[in-house]
Amino acid sequence: MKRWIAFVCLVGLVTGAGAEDWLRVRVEVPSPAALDLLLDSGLTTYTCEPTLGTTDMALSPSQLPELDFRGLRYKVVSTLKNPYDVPGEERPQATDYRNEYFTFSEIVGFFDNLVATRPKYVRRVQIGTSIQNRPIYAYRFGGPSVLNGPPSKHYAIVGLTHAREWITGSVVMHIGKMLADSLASPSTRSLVGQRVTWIVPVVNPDGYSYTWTTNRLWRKNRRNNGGSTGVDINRNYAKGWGGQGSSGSGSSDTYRGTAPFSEPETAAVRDLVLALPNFAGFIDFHSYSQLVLWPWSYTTASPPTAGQLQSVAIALRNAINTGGVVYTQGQASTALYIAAGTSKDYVYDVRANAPSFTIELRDTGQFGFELPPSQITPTQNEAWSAMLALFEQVGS
Ligand code: 0X9
Ligand code: ZN
Repeated sequence: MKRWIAFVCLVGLVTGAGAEDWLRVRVEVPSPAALDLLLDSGLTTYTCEPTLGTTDMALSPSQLPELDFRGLRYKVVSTLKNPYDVPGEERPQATDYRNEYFTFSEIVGFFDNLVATRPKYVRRVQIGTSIQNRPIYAYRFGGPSVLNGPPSKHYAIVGLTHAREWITGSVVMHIGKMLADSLASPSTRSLVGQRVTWIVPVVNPDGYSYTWTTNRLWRKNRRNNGGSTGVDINRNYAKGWGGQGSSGSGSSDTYRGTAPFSEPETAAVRDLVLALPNFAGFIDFHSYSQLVLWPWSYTTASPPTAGQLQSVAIALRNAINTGGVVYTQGQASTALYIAAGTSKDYVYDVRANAPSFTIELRDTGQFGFELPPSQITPTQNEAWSAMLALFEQVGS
């Protein structure tokens, strides 16, 4: 491969930077080989779209030579907070889920409190255990009447697959709260109707804890790969596993693992989705990019029900956009990039083409994964609008 001379644009930057500052570095990616070189480097990605063209990375100044060494051209576009400068999980307990990010145990406490206050409508089931022995919980939201009534439609909603995408934990908490409140009040019960919604608030508890204790920008789980750490849970599902947009290298942020469902987190979501009767819809929340994405991810070929997926996605997007912030929709592989082994492809495939989406929440890159707490409430409202639109589209 042609070796470029690194071009560093540090003008006016280094002067203002503190000793602890990290750098947002835009790397030129002219070829698939260069993209592999970059992703397999084990350096931290700082973008939702590691694609040909340019890709942003989060690097300490001391890591810049690693790009030089690989012959990758780049420029520094801004400084970043040192991702190793983390709050720790022992900070004073958060109380306001509308305006503060919650740790793993706070999120569990929040959902357990919904179970305690609305026992008729909310139930908890442990669907798996992480590598570091943390529980993976799913919470069931539905009226008790559904036990005797007509077969209800079942939905699954998951958050915090990617550890650093903190806003996804906030939105699933809000959806849970709104579902519980809606079910418990006769005036709003019709919003939810006979439906049963299962929420897995934290698919990746080990990775999420690690973003609080050690590295704010960690994405994967904490699997010991022998010399590297972590499997990308959203490359570990069976559909298209091993294909384009996933890596066989343990150090990559998109490492697919040794086999489909090699990871307990992925297997837990699979088992839940396979167990639900009358499966009617799936949303996997991610950030960032403000996109409603539908299958396929693993191929640019059209899915069998493309027309239906697109019209549901348009309804979700329209519902979100009434709040004023603009999301767009599209088939994941063409609107974003090809990614093999993702959740929504698997769920769509295995559950008879049930509408399945990845929703990439705010923002479009200004703050990225570190969305300011002031944007938690409006983003939660957007997600709840999308949820209601999905219910409406699928029908009761
Ligand atoms: O790459 C992913 O897993 C998702 N983006 S993220 O930045 N949150 O990691 C997107 C998955 C959706 N599918 C495709 N982009 N093909
Ligand atoms: Zn993600």
